[in-house]
Amino acid sequence: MQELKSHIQTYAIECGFDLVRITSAEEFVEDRNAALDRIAAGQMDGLSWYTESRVQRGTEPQKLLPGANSIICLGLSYLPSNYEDQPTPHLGKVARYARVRDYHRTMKRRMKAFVRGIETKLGSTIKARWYVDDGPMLDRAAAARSGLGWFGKNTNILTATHGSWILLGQVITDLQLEPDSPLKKTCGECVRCIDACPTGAITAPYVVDNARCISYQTIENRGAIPIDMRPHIGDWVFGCDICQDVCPVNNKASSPMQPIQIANAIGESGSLNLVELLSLSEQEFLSRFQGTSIMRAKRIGMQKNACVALGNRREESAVPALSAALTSNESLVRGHAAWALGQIANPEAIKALEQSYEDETDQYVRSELTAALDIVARKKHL
Ligand code: B12
Ligand code: SF4
Ligand code: SF4
Repeated sequence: MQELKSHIQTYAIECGFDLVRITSAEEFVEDRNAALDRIAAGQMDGLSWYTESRVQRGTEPQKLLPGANSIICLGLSYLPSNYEDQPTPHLGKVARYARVRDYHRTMKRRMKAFVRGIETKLGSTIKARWYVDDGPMLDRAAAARSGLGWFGKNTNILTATHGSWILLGQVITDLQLEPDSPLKKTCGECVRCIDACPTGAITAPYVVDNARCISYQTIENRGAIPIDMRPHIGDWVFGCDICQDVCPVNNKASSPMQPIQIANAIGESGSLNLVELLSLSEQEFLSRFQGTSIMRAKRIGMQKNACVALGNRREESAVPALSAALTSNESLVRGHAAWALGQIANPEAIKALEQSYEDETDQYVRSELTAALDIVARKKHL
């Protein structure tokens, strides 16, 4: 058993993972209760697929793989070699994990090769199922119990070698492997992430309120971004790294051994030209972002986000593009463009808002236009 475990540990690294630990296939009782509490408190609101039954299934490995004995927890760093973010004037920011090509595909490909390699070594097939992010398992709960890392107060798994810049996956298997122990590390007195979160999404240590998180608003929210949240989103257009950027554990994080390829459409600095983003047709969007995590937000989502970021930047040079967005076929894009023009509020922006108010028939967009024109009126009286 020990020989097989050492082989697995070495082989996981060869297959392109940076971290590997093992936990048992026992139920995740405490994590299940924490997740169910989170749902009951409304802190997972907005994620309609994140249901109680999903949590139940995901915390009982036996339900996912009858006969499961062990869970091999894997971590892959996505820290770019150029760790320092460059200042990005006139551009919107993409969170680090999304600057590489879609990690689900890369990790699943590596996991498949990993499992096949174990079978070759054993000379027989094994029962195995593997998950990366999109499965029902609580990826962080498995990682914490295996000692791959420990829970930070921002709810991310922190690791001693790669900080929190790691993506998590698991192979559930019938192999009997000796489990590793959880780590004894904690955040101690530190609360930097809680203080730095611009939206107050970390409502208590180890608790993130989904709907207040910029990551949710810029990636998952299919409706309008709440108006009160928009100013706090700054220039993030996909995800948010603030609670990780401030984390001292990330100061000495190592880069990956076998990095996931950088997505050319985004680049290592994670800067997207917002005006260009606004003008993309569906076809242009697909051909540019296919194979990247950006696809998750869809074109409409990214154009909404681009409006919010441009509004926050008060970028007058973007007024023609935002005015053109007032004629988009998508009401959500028109609505967010109206908000952005209200933030900029120069004569050209006001003219576009007034014109649109005369022509617009959609009730939601009219409410955004009214709110934007109210802001303009208030600014005039200051
Ligand atoms: C839903 C989801 C989101 C939602 C909700 C976030 C959230 N906090 O749950 C949104 C869209 C906001 C999101 C954002 C992000 N996500 Co996300 N997300 C998920 C997903 C699909 C499920 C997470 C989940 O089950 N949440 C439910 C809650 C209950 O779980 P939890 O927050 O981890 O809470 C645990 C702790 O609070 C702990 N706990 C409770 N009390 C206490 C007390 C103590 C003392 C301790 C120690 C622990 C503890 O118990 C809870 C259950 O285990 C996972 C993939 C997966 N299948 O697991 C990825 C995942 C968590 N996300 C990931 C990433 C990378 C991100 C972002 C960094 C992306 C970005 N840059 O924008 C942000 C980080 C935001 C943040 N601070 O959490 C990674 C995290 C990797 C890591 N190192 O931890 C995951 C694991 C995907 C992956 N496979 O790599 N995400
Ligand atoms: S990802 Fe951003 S918004 Fe979400 S908890 Fe962290 S700092 Fe707050
Ligand atoms: S910033 Fe501090 S409190 Fe937050 S996760 Fe990092 S060490 Fe923990």
